[in-house]
Amino acid sequence: IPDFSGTWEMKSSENFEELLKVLGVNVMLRKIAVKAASKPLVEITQDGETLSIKTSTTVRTTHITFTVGQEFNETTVDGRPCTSFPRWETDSKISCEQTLQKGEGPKTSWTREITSDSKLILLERPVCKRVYFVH
Ligand code: TDA
Repeated sequence: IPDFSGTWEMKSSENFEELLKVLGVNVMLRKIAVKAASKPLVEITQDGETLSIKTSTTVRTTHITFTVGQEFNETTVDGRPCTSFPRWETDSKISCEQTLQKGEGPKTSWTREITSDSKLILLERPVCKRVYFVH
């Protein structure tokens, strides 16, 4: 099992604003969100297959705890409640499908992976990729 634990700092981000656009977030909120999301602090603790991920920004802080293989509730990037199902996609990558609890919207999911050179890669599907290094 890979070790996701640590305090992580974002080093690069691709298409975060595109993602918000796809999700229907208006331009004013997008600008605020892009700025806030450029300096997130990600703190992960892990106990076996149970992960706790706290993501802090100036405008929103989220805290999720889940066990791989078990459904949990979270929110999509644009803040809509969803049911999530995390599973191992590879030895080092968790893939998590999201289903909106209400209404319609683009299909979203995320993956989180630890690379062999100890980076954390977050894909926010359909379009966003973010890379973090240990702080
Ligand atoms: O894990 O690095 C990550 C993602 C951080 C996301 C930060 C979100 C900032 C606020 C988004 C507000 C969306 C507007 C509706």
